[in-house]
Amino acid sequence: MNRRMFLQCGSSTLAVGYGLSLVGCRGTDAPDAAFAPYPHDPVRAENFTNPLFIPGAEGPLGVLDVSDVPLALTARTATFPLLAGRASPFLLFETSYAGKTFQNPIFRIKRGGHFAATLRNGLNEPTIIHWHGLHIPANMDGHPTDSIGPGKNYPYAFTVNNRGGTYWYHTHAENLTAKQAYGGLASFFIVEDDDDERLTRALDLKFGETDLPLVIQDKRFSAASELVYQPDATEKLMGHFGDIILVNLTPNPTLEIGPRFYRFRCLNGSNARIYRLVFMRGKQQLAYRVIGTDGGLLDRPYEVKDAFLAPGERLDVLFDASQLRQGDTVFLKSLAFDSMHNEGAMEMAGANRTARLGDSVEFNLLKLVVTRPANGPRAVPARLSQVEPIDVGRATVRKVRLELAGMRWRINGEVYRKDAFPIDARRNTVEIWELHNAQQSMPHPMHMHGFQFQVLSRQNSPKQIRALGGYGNGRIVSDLGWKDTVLVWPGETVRLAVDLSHDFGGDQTYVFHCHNLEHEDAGMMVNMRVRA
Ligand SMILES: [Cu+2]
Repeated sequence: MNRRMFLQCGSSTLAVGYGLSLVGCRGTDAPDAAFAPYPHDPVRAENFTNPLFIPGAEGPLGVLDVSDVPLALTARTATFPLLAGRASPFLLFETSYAGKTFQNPIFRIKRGGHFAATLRNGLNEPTIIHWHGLHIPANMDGHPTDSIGPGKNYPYAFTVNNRGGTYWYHTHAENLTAKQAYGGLASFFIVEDDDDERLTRALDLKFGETDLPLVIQDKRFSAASELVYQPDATEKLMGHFGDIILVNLTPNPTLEIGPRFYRFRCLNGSNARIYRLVFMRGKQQLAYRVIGTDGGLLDRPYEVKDAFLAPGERLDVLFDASQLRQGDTVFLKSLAFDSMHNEGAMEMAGANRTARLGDSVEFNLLKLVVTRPANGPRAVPARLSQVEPIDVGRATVRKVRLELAGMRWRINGEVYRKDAFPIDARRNTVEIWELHNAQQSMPHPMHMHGFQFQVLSRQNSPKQIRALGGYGNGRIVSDLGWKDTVLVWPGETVRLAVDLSHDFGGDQTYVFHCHNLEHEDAGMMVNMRVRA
């Protein structure tokens, strides 16, 4: 299916500026003569020749065990060889420890461990770090108003009590999160616990070999192979999309594997793009098991054929390569889907550069080639962990409306104001949040700071989501377990159970926002105060 679409807008269409319309438009498929394959085009399988970057013991994405290791972490401008070894301006977190230097280190810590790091801002603009998914005091969380200016320091020290799982950290600079995260300021924060270790032993997994973090990001490059981030008005409204996909900062990556189980910890680190993950051998879609989501392992493995992954979300999957033979090739892909961007506003802005890779195109993320011998257990544990449901027996209901008005994405009619506290809750209470996305809207991945929540139900979901149901109350596999980010499609109502228990001293002010980073920076965010 060729997605380059033209739009027909009825006379009732309300023109809202930027040369595009947000209501009343219908997309029609039409061939686009301008479309042509381009270097690093992820649709073309033959482009996939670059070895996937594997995290090592130092350097970029180097793995750093951080329990009780006080670090100095500098956010700085640098260059990084992203495309064919050509240096691109890049932003990264850098630290040194035990004679080794790390860029965007993968922090790894045991549950209950203590983390301490001083952020030094070596950029020429404000910044701050958010520890995405961690349950920590608000002054450790990277609230945008805690952003520090160039040359300033911010001390972090907290105990990590989260369940084992794949968390991450990234800039949360006031009004600059999208640009800085796109520029490179993000990496993983891995928490290990007993359940995780049991799985690692059962499947004989090794981090960095058969247990691999995969950060998926879409980027755009200039002719000189330099990262480009210059969102126009349309992209500020819809989100910034790239046409070259990087996995672990590698374009068109390939990985040699053996016929055994692999754990892939997928993180969508893109600004705005949603992926629909499948493993395909030729035209055959291979089943895989989802074993974890944002807040760690699920109760058991869930076999699926495809799953959505929105910006900010993690999907921890087991891929059974023991069903493959030597020489087999499998692609991790993103399947085509309906992006539901106001039923076509995105496409109407077809002149914008994002049109090179739309959501209604199937494209490749990672090529897996079986070249190694078999060397792993064949049986997956039937149980992985315990997920105790939050008791919502006495919960109060909070309604949260997501909508566009006056050309701004809003939460309950508001855009972000640092002096307003639209979500004002009490500590040690349980709430049910009813997130309702307007019909004339686009998907919003909503992220809560400070707390993991549980998804109770999805209602009025679009067909492509209903088709993935089967987990009770309209939920899809990405909704299971503990979550900090949930994708809400146009027209949907998604109900969350939120337990606001904590043992931090005093009022805690976090934020709740859309993880489409352009939306966040444009104010699709509210303060969330949990009173002591
Ligand atoms: Cu949004």
